[in-house]
Amino acid sequence: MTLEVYTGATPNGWKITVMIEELIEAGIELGKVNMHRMNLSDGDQFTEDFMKINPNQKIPAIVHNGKSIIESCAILHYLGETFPTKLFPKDHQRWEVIPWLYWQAANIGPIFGNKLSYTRYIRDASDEERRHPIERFNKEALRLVGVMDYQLAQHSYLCGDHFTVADIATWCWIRSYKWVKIDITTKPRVMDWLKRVRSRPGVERGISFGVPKAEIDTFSKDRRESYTNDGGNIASNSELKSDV
Ligand SMILES: N[C@@H](CCC(=O)N[C@@H](CS)C(=O)NCC(=O)O)C(=O)O
Repeated sequence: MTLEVYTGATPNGWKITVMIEELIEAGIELGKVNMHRMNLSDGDQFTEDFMKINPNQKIPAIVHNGKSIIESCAILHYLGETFPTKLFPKDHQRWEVIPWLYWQAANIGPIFGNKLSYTRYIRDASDEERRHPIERFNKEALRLVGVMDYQLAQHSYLCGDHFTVADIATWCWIRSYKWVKIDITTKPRVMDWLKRVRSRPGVERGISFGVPKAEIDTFSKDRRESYTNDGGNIASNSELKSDV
């Protein structure tokens, strides 16, 4: 059965391409995978066809066996359960991982995403208006990175000694700390974990989706400008169909 993947070159989007590459790396036969690269600045997320897959008008989404799954962490959970590997443990051990997957979805994603929007993208607010949300999201982001540091003092990965979907979800945001302007460098264990995860071949292939190899870790000036423009357009939400 074909796995249809709707994603793009963004932190939430890369979670899915990393997962697919990690499953392949673990020897899983995924069958046919169709990648649909979504152009967010062209508004691909707002089309009627895509809204049938994801009424929430965001990437990533997948369709597998005729079933749409939305929300990056639910997709990681689904793929983890459907294609069993150590990325998503079985039985009671799953409960070491599932809470941290929720933790990412409820904390790291929204806080880093909001910090990024106020720092780089939102244009229709003055510096003074942006000051308070920037401070608030920065402070909370640093607290969350402190929580990771605490976890990583006990084991090599977020939920234990194995790399799991919780690391995939969290790493795809934390790696963008420079772009988001959150100084995580005071947490050496988090910096080491960043490197440990980055050295995985599946991760390297996953984050190269939509980005030339030379720009995987450091965006060119043009790419930075295009992300800033696209992010600004998306942050204004001008096309959001709020009446759905
Ligand atoms: N909670 C969602 C967040 C998805 C999300 O915000 N995706 C962004 C890209 S990283 C998006 O599609 N933005 C387009 C828009 O807001 O118009 C998830 O984890 O899947």
